[in-house]
Amino acid sequence: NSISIEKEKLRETVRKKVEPPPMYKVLLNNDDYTPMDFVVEVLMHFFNMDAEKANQLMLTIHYQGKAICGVFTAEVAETKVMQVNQYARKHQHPLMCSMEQA
Ligand code: TYC
Repeated sequence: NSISIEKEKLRETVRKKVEPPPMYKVLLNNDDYTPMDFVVEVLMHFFNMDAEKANQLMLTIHYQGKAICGVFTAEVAETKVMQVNQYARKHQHPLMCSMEQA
């Protein structure tokens, strides 16, 4: 009957609400031109790392080609990517930030 159909719809709504949202890795790529200090500054400012953690991750990117800087919901990840790329362009560095589903 119509009551049990409504109950089933409600169960589905609740299931969707408690399902964790898809998460996205935000990555920085190495390049030959962006100064190391600038990358450290970006990691501290946009990814809330202390100086030691930022230095370590910058060197990981430098030697391994790329690294995950954080994992965020879609909206937060998109904002980080836009802000980092805009900031790098403003300072005329080729630093590349991107995202992919975790
Ligand atoms: N490879 C750069 C240099 O030698 C430093 C660098 C590190 C650039 C990390 C980008 O995401 C990066 N100056």
